Amino acid sequence: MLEWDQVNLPEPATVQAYNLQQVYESSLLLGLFVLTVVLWFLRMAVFNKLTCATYLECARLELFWSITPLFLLAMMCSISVYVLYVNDETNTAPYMDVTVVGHQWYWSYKIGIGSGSNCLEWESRLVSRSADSGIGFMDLFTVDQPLMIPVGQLIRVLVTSDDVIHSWGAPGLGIKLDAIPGRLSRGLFEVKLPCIIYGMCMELCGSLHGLMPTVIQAVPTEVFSAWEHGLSVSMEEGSL
Ligand SMILES: [Cu+2]
Repeated sequence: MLEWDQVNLPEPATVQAYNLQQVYESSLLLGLFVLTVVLWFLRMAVFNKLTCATYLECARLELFWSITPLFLLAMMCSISVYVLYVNDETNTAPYMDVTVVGHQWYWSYKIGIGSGSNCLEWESRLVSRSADSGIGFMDLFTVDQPLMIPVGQLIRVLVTSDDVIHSWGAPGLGIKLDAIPGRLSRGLFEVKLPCIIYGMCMELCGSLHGLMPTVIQAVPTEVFSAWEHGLSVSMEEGSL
């Protein structure tokens, strides 16, 4: 069902999505300010029955309406350029690299396990509704194995494709990266709280394009480390 909070952007799950929301909201506020000023002067022009002498060739007023938009544009520009920079650059090394590969029509993920060269690769495929599905089952947003990531850590994703162009990301993540065959797209994000983030392929990639959701499960770092440790032990024992 549609709710009023869906009019706005979804609640940001990552620092980067939060920054983007700040850009959106500050631009919206500046836009509202401009609208108010313009409507105020429009009202004066329409309802004023006398011609005001000071509005004809008033150098101070002309200076005001030239400088103010310039100032507002500089404000908008500085906020967005700053966010573009901090969302994409970092001085700290990412905690983890995830390689995301798009396929017709599912995603596969690859992460390094432990300190060695062991890698875990898995496919994340859609699960359809069945007779056993619970009451809260989310159609088109349920996958067999989501992408597991730790909370509060910087994650770097490297996105590419195996066949046609797909696009990986989620509105809550604040990123959308094109998966292009033969190329790597790079993105950074840091999830703030444990949650499940839902997204979808965002580039029309064929007949089952609507059936390849991107589901990201963010868990506390301890839970993630325990999961990763369990995997590395079973890899060493050769059972995986
Ligand atoms: Cu697609």
